[in-house]
Amino acid sequence: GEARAGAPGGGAEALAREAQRLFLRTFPGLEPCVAVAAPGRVNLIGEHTDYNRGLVLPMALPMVTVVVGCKSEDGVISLLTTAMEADEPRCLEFPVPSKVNPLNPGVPRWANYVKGIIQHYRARPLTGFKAVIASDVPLGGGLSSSASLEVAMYTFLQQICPDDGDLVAKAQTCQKAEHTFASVPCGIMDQFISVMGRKDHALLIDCRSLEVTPVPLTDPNLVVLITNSNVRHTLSGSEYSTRRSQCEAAAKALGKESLRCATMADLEALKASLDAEVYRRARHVITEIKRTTEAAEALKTGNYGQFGKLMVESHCSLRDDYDVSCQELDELVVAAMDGEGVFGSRMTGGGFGGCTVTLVETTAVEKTMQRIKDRYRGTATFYITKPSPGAYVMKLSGF
Ligand code: GAF
Repeated sequence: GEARAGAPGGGAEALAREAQRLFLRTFPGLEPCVAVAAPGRVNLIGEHTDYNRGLVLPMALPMVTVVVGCKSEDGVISLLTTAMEADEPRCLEFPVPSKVNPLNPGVPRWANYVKGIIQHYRARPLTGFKAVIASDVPLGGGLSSSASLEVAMYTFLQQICPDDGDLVAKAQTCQKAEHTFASVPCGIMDQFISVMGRKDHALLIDCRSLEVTPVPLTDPNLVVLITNSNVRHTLSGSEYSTRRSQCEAAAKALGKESLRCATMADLEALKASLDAEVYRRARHVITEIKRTTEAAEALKTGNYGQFGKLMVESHCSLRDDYDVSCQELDELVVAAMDGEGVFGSRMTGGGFGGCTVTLVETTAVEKTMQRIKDRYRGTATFYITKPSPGAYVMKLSGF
């Protein structure tokens, strides 16, 4: 377990230089004139609420996916990535899609996110282009490596074929790419925060109205510590859609448009007639939305004790009612909480592996990481992070 301080900007610059070098080697004679970056995210609280039109409280990370490249006039899209699974080829070429020749998902898997974005991009006509992709968002680590790739790709296309600049539509298009090309019926959180992220702020996002309330997170005495369990259980994909259907079934049984509109009183009144599992799923969502509202308030007023308590309640609800945690994540949370100066800890993201997020006093971070390292049976990786900006075009100086 190694601690990596997320230095906003620094990581992105280094990645862009690496991508530029690769570009020059792969496409000799061409000049990479566009460079963009889009961040991964960590969700502080509000898990599995986004597709129930509820509230979430994520922040964008200093870790990003960058795309560096240029237009070409040959009608071909040429891609090279350094961010793929070890068993996949890292290069791919295909013609610019047309009405009669659309793109379809397939292999390599990493390219599906890119192809989905190109296929659903909101402006036409697209030209060919050549691009290199690099990322320091841990792949499949529950920190939205896929959303950061989608949003980076979209941001790149905006540079070579401008759209109307509507940021909400941008996030929604990236979500649609994930639905149709990666077969994950995700909510809007990951793509939205990767587009809208704000330096020094977590964002309270209302996934019904898409209204955003930035909450400052700059207290030097407070650290957001991410711990990667470095495990990923394969059921995450299919289980995700099962949860989503169960929530929809619960909303329907309650006669509500979504679980956002339901109260615990509504749910209790119907408990006897509901499937026991569906009841527990709905209970998680309804209580989690309430916790998220309260947590945002606690963060605004600097009540970290209260915020941390809500984080732990969120974890227990995800573990016991929503069944999306796993032994490794539970262990990490227990180890994190068992010491001085720790306000709260919970699994973050979809679950079944990936990361936990811990809110801890700056003076207690070293000890907390050591304790987790000592107790965790696997190998943990740590990231000390700060809320960072959403997707951006990088300055070309140095290119
Ligand atoms: C995944 C999804 F992509 C998000 O939309 C969200 O539902 C999250 O799981 C759980 O909160 O990251």
